[in-house]
Amino acid sequence: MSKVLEKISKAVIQGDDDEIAELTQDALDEGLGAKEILQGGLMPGMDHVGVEFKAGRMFVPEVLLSARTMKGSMAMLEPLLAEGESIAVGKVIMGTVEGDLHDIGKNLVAMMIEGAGFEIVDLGTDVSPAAFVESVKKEKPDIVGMSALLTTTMRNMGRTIDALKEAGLRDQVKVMIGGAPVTGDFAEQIGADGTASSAPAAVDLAKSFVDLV
Ligand code: B12
Repeated sequence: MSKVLEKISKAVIQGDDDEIAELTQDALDEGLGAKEILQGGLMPGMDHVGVEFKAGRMFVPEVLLSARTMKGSMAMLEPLLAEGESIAVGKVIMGTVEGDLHDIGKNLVAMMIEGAGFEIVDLGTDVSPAAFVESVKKEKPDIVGMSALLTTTMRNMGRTIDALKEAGLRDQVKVMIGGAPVTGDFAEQIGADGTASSAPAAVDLAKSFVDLV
């Protein structure tokens, strides 16, 4: 790995969002492309963060700092791309389902998935099946992520999948679901493609959907 990519990786791991702009500029000055910087510096750093978080050696505030550092670099790289080109490894729309206002877990998952190089469209909370369908039509994501924390709103995940089917869009996206009451059995029952109970596991699941692992 080139020295500057190594430094970028380290800045992501340390959540050093002061230094990341300068390092990204150094890498560009050395002639490295946006994709090289993403794949050779930012993503290896974020992968390391995921491993450390899973092992209990890093905690949520540090992970959020790392994600913010990564975002800072990506904001500099995006405008350099040709029109229509993207450095994102995939696009994910995320929302908490209808009737449900819990968003702490969803936001955490969204930030970590974004930190892993995905583009995130966050629909917020209390998102109706129709709003998910509209967003899939407009954004053409690879993945739809739904969160629910209430046993009463969990069924709206199934209703959203049914609405995607009715709109003829179900085969165009992978659907992942999560939230404290969600189980693997439930995911299977409603026809989701998978579930994960933590943010790093959600990152692994999203990556598996776009053939990154
Ligand atoms: C904070 C909180 C609130 C806050 C929410 C603030 C916010 N902005 O989110 C407020 C005060 C608003 C609230 C309101 C209510 N709450 Co509340 N709330 C909680 C609490 C204490 C913590 C939830 C949380 O944030 N956890 C931390 C995050 C990080 O964990 P997480 O959400 O599970 O997310 C992780 C995973 O599940 C997963 N994940 C999450 N989403 C996704 C999505 C995908 C795609 C994937 C792959 C993974 C994934 O990854 C995340 C990261 O690790 C829980 C109790 C608990 N311990 O869970 C009750 C709890 C969920 N609430 C409960 C209830 C009953 C309510 C109310 C109905 C209370 C009332 N009578 O008004 C209202 C409902 C409001 C509504 N319409 O939604 C009950 C639900 C009971 C049930 N079985 O249905 C709980 C379990 C409390 C209890 N023991 O009774 N609540």
